[in-house]
Amino acid sequence: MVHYETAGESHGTGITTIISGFPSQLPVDVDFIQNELVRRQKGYGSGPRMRMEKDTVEFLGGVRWKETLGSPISVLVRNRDSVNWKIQMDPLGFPPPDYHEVTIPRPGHTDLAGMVKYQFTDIRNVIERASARETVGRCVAGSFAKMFLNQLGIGVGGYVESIGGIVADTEMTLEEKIKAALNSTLATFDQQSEKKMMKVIDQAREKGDSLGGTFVVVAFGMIPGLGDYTSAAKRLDAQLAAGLMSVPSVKGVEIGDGFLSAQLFGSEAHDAIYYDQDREPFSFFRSTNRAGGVEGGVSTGEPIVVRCAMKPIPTLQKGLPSVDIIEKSNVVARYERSDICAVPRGLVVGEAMVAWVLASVVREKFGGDSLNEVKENFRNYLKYLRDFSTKKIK
Ligand code: EPS
Repeated sequence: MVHYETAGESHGTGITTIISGFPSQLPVDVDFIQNELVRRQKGYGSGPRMRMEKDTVEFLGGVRWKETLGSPISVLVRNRDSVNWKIQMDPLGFPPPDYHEVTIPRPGHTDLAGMVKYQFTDIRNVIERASARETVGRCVAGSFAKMFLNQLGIGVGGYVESIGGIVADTEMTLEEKIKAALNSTLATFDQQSEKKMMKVIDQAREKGDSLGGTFVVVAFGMIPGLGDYTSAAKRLDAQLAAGLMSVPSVKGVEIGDGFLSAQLFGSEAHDAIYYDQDREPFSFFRSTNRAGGVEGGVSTGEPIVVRCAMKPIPTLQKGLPSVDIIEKSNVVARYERSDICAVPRGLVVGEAMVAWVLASVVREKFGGDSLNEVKENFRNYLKYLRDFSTKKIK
């Protein structure tokens, strides 16, 4: 029902995002969207490009007087750096006589597989679109998803849990971790670990190396019944995993205690069901949330908790062995300006993807063309949950 697509190259004019399937009358909070884009640009370990870009949204369609129209929404974020790439990235020009094709693929990037696939001899054609610059569009789409979910009381946030093997592990609730992360330069919750993480990023920089890590995304205000166990593609956990695995550098996704639960007895791995009539609108609850808010592909009503592993940035100042694809000679991979560690930035993109998937399953379940209609359908469902919780069902 909802769909987004991004278009644009890293050093071209900009990244356009087209979003469809949202209802009319959704208030568009431009400051909120801008703030999401600022969050995506920050983080200790970001490269020089992020100091150059000042990502700013331009609305080209689908929004009037700060409300959605129900029509496809089109948003452009310009690349400031494009002024330095006018000739190299000209959509209609010719390669200049002194132009050198990029012919040495970087291990870990999609350079080699991408050029084979599209029959390019110039890796620049691959780099430009494979670049994580594209994730600015994901955050635009995710901002609309977050604004929509907020209307129904569903909030999405997150925190960085580890960088380069340094794990933040202070005892805190999920809410406290997310709040603390908002004031951290590495989007993490524990100041002691943050200092160690910054140190290890400095070490990576000095060594001409890079680092990955893990982040956790959480959705609060959940209701039971989103997603579907009846078909593979509709399973909520499958959709979350697909959305998050589509984020550049993400190599692993875990829902709840995923990998840990594989080591436990069933009695230790699942969430017992309890009843408390004072809980509204759904009186059935769990005292643990090992399932991460999803059982059998359907939301349980507990918070969604998803952990992602990001590999280290593949562009290394001290490049790994590679091969020049023209000469077939052994060489060292080229260095292109890059981040040292992009995990705090990946978190913001991960939040965007989780919000997008949740907005999608909410649209599937509650339909409606206007926000009022969505809200009315949503209220009816809350009433049903209350009835389900209180009525004796034979
Ligand atoms: C990236 C390399 C760097 C990053 C870029 C992703 O850009 P450049 O090649 O211009 O130095 O800054 O990320 C962004 C531009 C962004 O907005 O996130 C890469 O090779 O993937």
